[in-house]
Amino acid sequence: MAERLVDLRSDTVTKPTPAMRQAMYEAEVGADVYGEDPTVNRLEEETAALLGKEAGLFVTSGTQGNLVSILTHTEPGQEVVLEAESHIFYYEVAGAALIGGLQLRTLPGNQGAMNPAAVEASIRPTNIHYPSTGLIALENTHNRSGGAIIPEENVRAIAAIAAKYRVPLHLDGARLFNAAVALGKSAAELAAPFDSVSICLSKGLAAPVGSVIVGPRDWIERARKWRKRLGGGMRQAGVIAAAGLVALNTMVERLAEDHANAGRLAEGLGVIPGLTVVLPQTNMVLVEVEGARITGEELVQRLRGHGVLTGTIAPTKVRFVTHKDVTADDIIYTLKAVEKVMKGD
Ligand code: TLP
Repeated sequence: MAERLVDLRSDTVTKPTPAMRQAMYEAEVGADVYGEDPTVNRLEEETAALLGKEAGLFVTSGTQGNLVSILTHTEPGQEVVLEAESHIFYYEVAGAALIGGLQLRTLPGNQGAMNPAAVEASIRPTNIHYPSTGLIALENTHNRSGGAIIPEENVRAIAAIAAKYRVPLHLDGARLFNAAVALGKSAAELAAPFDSVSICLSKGLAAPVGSVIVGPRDWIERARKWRKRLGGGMRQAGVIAAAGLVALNTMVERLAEDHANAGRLAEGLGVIPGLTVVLPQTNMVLVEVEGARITGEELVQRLRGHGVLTGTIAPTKVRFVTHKDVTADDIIYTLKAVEKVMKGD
């Protein structure tokens, strides 16, 4: 038996706080499909206000938030421009293609950021042969780039192109609050260039379930219909929205702690022979084992033997994610475990 269990697979593994459980117990609820759940309504209003948008919609997950947003912005047969390593393209089970009838046009990124000139070149001119460009989507922070923050000037440049060609701009902001805290900016500032934003309550903010999408009021009303069509019309959902409100109101500032832990972890891992580590901007550490005498999967399996849970994102790349259930002591323990594994213990 390992001395302790440190779960660094994802910030989605966080357990709800006692305050969340209490709020869930006490939540005032109603029939949300009728628009009558006061707690859901409050969560939607507060999230929209925090992100500087007119209205919000509580959805079951980040995947559903992105899909509902994409479906609401587009028509079947259109093209969506997005980065090649984006979560929507990589990990959302081709929902946009299957359910939306959309073609996804991926562009290479630099730490998740697409080149604005390439985005402009990808916009389809009118031509009998071409689909029309229905949406541009960005992701901030960028998961597969290790929680990288998309530079604000890059977002502004792409937003200007989107406006020039009248193409809507969506943000997968599953971890937008991580970016906001790391930059010392408000989430509203970072959300301002986008027509719609999806944020997750169930990642670093530690709520058990749920995401919220925000945008213009009429757009949200159309999104509500898509959510219903996808089976996401919930009933007394105030029980889970209550935890989301606690997440939004009490769990944002503490993300700085996760960033500090990720920084300490990266520094420690960086001096272990055989590992290449990029210093993280937020709460994810990507470790490259290429050239070491171990594959990513072997590292993951051996760490598991020490009670440290991680995951690979490529054959030679292991991801460590910090979150509120990982302490500074857990980081020290993890570093010792990695050292042992890399020495062959
Ligand atoms: N990411 C999960 C896995 O799906 C990979 C993780 O462990 O990181 N956008 C981004 C940027 C995400 O990282 C995720 C989840 C989602 C959307 C989807 O959210 P859920 O899991 O709530 O559907």
